[in-house]
Parts: sequence; structure tokens; C-alpha cells
Amino acid sequence: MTLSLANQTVLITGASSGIGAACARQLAALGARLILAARRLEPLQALANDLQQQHSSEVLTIGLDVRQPEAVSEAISGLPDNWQAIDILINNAGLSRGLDKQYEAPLDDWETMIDTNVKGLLYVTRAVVPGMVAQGRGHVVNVGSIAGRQTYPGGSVYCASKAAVRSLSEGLKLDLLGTPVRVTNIDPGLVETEFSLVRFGGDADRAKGVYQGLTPLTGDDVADVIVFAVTRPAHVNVSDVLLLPTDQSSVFHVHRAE
Ligand code: NDP
Ligand code: 8X3
Repeated sequence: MTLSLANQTVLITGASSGIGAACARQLAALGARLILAARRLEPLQALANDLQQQHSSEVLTIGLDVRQPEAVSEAISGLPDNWQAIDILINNAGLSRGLDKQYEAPLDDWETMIDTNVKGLLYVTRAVVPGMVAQGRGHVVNVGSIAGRQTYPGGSVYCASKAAVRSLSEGLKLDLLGTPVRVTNIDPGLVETEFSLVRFGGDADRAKGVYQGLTPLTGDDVADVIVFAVTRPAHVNVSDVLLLPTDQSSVFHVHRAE
């Protein structure tokens, strides 16, 4: 039997845009209660208002920088009583900075990517998963990337951070064996979101160029698969997904129309 999302409490990090916001919309439509976290509160609140209007959703918004371990721990332990029991965690917050060569890149870009994509994901996992184990139910979805499976020039630290996400998903599943808590790692290819805009420091033309001539995935395409994974029957664990646009077959192979 597929699992109902009605009244399931879902924490989504990086819900202010892209894949995280798409997950919020789809999960709200299926009756989930949502804790939406990101640094920018304004888009989170706008999304929450929409979901409340469209689906009468219960939504809590949290301004949170996942790079801050104390803030993460306090945000989770300080949730109101009726929000403490988190059923699903979507570790989605993440970003890339630049496409510089490993021997030339600004150190600050490395710190930002590793602190967000690796350490931030760990901090949130550490704060949430003990509650899942204690309550005897839960599902962690980690958003990795095809970049964690193949390294491309200029991407070595972003790619390494996503390879780490893959290892962390594997390790978490190993450590949770014997509990009912499930772990899904999903590695998307090119998804048109704010990702490239962030990578290229707000250069919209350069960001647009990444998706020029091809049909990329949308945030909703990724959310579809996450919804599939979290609604499988309790004995089924969708462990590992590589999700690509039809126009992409590897990080190096992308079909672009002339
Ligand atoms: P977006 O830039 O649209 O969304 C990224 C989200 O992460 C935003 O909500 C942002 O919110 C949040 N975020 C970034 N840093 C932090 C932080 N320190 N603390 C809390 N939240 C943070 O990009 P995507 O939706 O594409 O990215 C979502 C995930 O998908 C990322 O992990 C990315 O690496 C991964 N991914 C993306 C692909 C793509 O091609 N787009 C492909 C494969 C994986 P805010 O700025 O408000 O904090
Ligand atoms: C984002 C996809 O290939 O631009 O993780 O790194 S890619």
C-alpha cells in the first residue's frame, strides 16, 4: 500500500526556491504539514501564504542557515510541540559557487560549498534523525547531483561535495539498518532553477546559457520522484536515483538544438 502524506510532517531545507519550493507545493497538495527552511524568509513566507490559500496547508517557516550548527540544533529542538515529530526530512539546501580551476578558485567559494552541501546537511540530519529513530518512523531524502558521480572541469569542489552527499546517504542507511527509517539519495542532472544564477554570482545571461538549446529538468520533475519515493509502502526503500533530462546522458554529454 502506498503511504498517505496526509498530516505527515515534512521538513524541507532550501525551500525558498527551485527543487525545495517544488517539493513544498507537491507535498502540500497531498496534505502534508510543512516546515519550510531557508535563509531568505520573504520567499518562504510568500510560498507559505500560497499553500495556505490553495490547500489550507499547515505551514511553519524558519529562517535558517544550515551552516550554523547551533542555529540548526536550536531550530529543531525549539519547534512547537505539535511540530516536533518530523516524518520526512528533505535535505535539499545546497549551492555551487563559480567554475574556477582547483588551483585558482577563491577559498571562500570552497568554504561556502562544503559548509552548506556537506556540513549543513550533516547538521540537519544530526538534529532530526534521532527523533525519527525514537518515534519509530521517518524518511530522509538527500539531494545530491550527477556531479557527485562524475567530476567536470572547474567543478571539483562542488562535485566533491555531492560525492560526499552520496557517501553520507549510504552511511546513514547503513547506520539506520534495523530501524524503520528510510534513506533516499537522489542525484539530478541539469535542473533549471536559481542554481546557475547563484553559481555565476547573479549573471543571468551566463546562467541562461547553461540550459540553452536543451530541455532541462524542472524542480517539479525532481519533486515528482521524491514524492514517489516517500509514498512507497513502508517496507520499500528507494535508495538511489539518477534523474536526467532526456537531453543529457552524462555531465559531458548534452544534446543542444542548433
Ligand atoms: P536553488 O538555488 O533554486 O535553491 C537552493 C536552495 O538552497 C534555496 O532555497 C536556498 O535558499 C537554499 N540554501 C542555500 N544555502 C543555504 C543555507 N546556507 N542555509 C539554508 N538554505 C540554503 O537551486 P536548486 O533548487 O537547483 O538546488 C537545490 C538542491 O539541488 C541543491 O542541493 C543543489 O546542489 C541540487 N541540485 C541542483 C541541480 C540543478 O541543476 N539545479 C542538479 C542537481 C542537484 P536561501 O538562499 O534562501 O537560503
Ligand atoms: C547541478 C548539476 O551538472 O550543473 O548539480 O553540476 S551540474
